[in-house]
Amino acid sequence: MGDQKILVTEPTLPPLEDFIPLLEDIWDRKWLTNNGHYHQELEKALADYLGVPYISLFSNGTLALITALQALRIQGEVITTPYSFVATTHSLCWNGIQPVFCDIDPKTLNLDPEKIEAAITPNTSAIMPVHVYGNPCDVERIENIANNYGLKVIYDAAHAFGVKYKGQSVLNFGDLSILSFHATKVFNTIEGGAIISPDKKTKDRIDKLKNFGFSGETTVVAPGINAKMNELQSAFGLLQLRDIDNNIEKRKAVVNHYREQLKDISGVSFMDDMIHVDHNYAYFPIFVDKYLYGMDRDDLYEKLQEHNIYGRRYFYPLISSFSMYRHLKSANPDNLPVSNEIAEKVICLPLYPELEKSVIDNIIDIIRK
Ligand code: T4K
Repeated sequence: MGDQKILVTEPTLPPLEDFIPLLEDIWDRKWLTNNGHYHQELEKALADYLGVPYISLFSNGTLALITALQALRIQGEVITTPYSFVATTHSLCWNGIQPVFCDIDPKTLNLDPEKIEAAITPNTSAIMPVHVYGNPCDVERIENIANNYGLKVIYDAAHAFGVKYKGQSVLNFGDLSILSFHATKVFNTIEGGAIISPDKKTKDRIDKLKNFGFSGETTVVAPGINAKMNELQSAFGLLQLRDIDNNIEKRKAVVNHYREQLKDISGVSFMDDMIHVDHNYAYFPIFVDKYLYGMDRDDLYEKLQEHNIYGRRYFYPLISSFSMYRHLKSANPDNLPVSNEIAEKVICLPLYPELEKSVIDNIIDIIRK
């Protein structure tokens, strides 16, 4: 494979020549941020593409999560998954909310609905599940539990851009969903994110919260934050949208090639497509069984690096094992056996639209040996 490093992902970029005229237009308009022309255009285009009622753009997914919790005035305890990127739980902390970790389902790697009810206390106000790797949570059972106990549901859908469940956007479930448009995501605006709202009133509140709480020129209605997306990134996002379907198709081909080649390697497993789901092929995690494979996950991870293949152990360590969370009662590994097991086995292999077949074949060869 030579000296070229193959990373877990490679950001998709629009053709530079297509960006220049948009930059010239922004230079002419002299309007750089604060709900500008391209910001409004991207919100419309995304709501249309995703099939969602209302969308508010953000400067990143983490601020979208923090603001979503503010918008619904969530307090007390929130039930969440330890098997995610650390921003999920951090967003609770930034709101003074106590995270309560609940274990994951061994098949979907999302919050296990069987275990949610046992984690509910009189202080529970919401559930924050994550559609990990873009695979939908059990949205129907989570909705039932939330309705029975009067809880809100905020989906961390950072990985779930464009994912559909039973023909409709998975972002339409729960009270709010957030997206990340970070450079490493299926759809990126360099940095960026969004909140999906079910109605105009909620979107208006969120739009105020991301703009310091301003309602008009002189009135401030809430202690909001600055989480606005600027015009350059919004214009960039419009260009990214042109090629998104094509890029998801290319990702699917990469994933299917991996699956085809890996299926007869003992001790290495992977996730299949789910029924009723249109996937976005955001990540390709494999799981290493050290006894069957004859080598543990970290040894394989290092072996791949020796060949310049830089997969990532998403999500290891678990959020619940970081120093600021491990003192929590719910962070005890006995409470999270599935999460702990999966975190020890996982490697996300390189996956991006332009990943060449010959490179995938080389990666498989290294794993096979
Ligand atoms: N919720 C969930 C479930 C999330 O996964 C995330 C973010 C969030 C919330 C928060 O959303 P944001 O606030 O980020 O919008 C990366 C991303 O930075 C992060 O967005 C993402 N999840 C997480 C899963 O992955 P790191 O710490 O792994 O990033 P880093 O810099 O190590 O890059 C990852 C790989 O991508 C490396 O191999 C390098 C490569 N890369 C990266 C960048 C930035 C490139 O090739 N080009 C680039 O421009 O977190």
